[in-house]
Amino acid sequence: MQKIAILGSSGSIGVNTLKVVRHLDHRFKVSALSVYNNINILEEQIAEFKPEVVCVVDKDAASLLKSRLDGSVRVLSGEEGLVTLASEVDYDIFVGAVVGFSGLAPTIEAIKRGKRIALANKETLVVAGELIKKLCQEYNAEMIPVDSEHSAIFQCLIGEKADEIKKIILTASGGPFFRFTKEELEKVSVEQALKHPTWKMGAKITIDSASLMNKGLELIEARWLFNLPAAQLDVVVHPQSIIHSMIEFVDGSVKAQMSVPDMKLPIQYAMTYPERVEACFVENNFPLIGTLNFFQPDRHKFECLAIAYDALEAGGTAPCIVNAANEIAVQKFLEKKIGFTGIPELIKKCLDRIPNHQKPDLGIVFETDKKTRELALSLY
Ligand code: MN3
Repeated sequence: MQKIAILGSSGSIGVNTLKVVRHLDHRFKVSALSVYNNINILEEQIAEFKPEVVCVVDKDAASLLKSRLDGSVRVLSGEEGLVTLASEVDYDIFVGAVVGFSGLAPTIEAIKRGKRIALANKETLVVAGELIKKLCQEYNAEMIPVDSEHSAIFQCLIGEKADEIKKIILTASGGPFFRFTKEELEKVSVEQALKHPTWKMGAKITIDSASLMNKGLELIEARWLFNLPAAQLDVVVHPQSIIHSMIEFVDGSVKAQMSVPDMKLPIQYAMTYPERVEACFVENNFPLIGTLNFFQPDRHKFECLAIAYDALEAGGTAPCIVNAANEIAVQKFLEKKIGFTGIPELIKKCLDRIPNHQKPDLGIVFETDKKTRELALSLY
């Protein structure tokens, strides 16, 4: 039996991970779960999966949960609770599925224990990719991507040599505004932006998908996961989300990984790798799918993609600044304080004012994140 710790168990990745555990309950057992504040979902998950430890980041919600339980489960709280969970609980696989920068500190603890990291929290690699990769080597921790695009690349790389890759092509659904003009983009509402055409996900990543910032962050994630420079990383819009990404090799041959979109596939693969295990999550009916389309993404219209790409090329703490500014900008957009095109504007202002450290240590990464958030909150 392998033990699983899931950080972010009420989100879409967390819930899907538990569906995989339910399907493979003869091989996996849940030892720890965490949520931000959704204790109702957590309480149901505790009853079904019987973890030893849970963490509720919101402290009031944590106390309320404690008063509802009989004391057989240890309840941690706060961001520091996530770190305690990662560093103390017994687990073999760490599923990092919290949203945003807060995934970084607990993931570092799991790496230091040499665990398998099933990484869904792309921000960890976006803000500190070089440092995280070094830590993984130092502590012999295995990082398997859960993000569908990176899982696709990971799968396509099996049996191939890294120096024979010409380029990695990440696919993007294009989001709900792919065909909008720049003027139309300025007027989109929160409700419109929250409707994703192919994937059902949380609010933050759905907005990031609509702005193409998600794809920008994924380029940075790919840079570190696969150790390739910006020049070898490309994006193509593929509205059907059947091809999850592709590798073009030096001889012009292209390998793609495909399936009807379902996050349970990459999650299960990250848990059972190097094995493939039977699943009945999807039915790939190609005549029904019919057509696969590909388009060039418009980096002028979707400025967030250009901003992320530039940050990738600039290196240092530029991706960390972009990530922190974007988290605040998305929050402000969801609160209707700024418009949709206000998101890239706010990020650009932060990039202008926060210095880029070329060789940051973890302390500088945490400080840059904090300073950028303060600045982003103070603007407007
Ligand atoms: Mn993705």
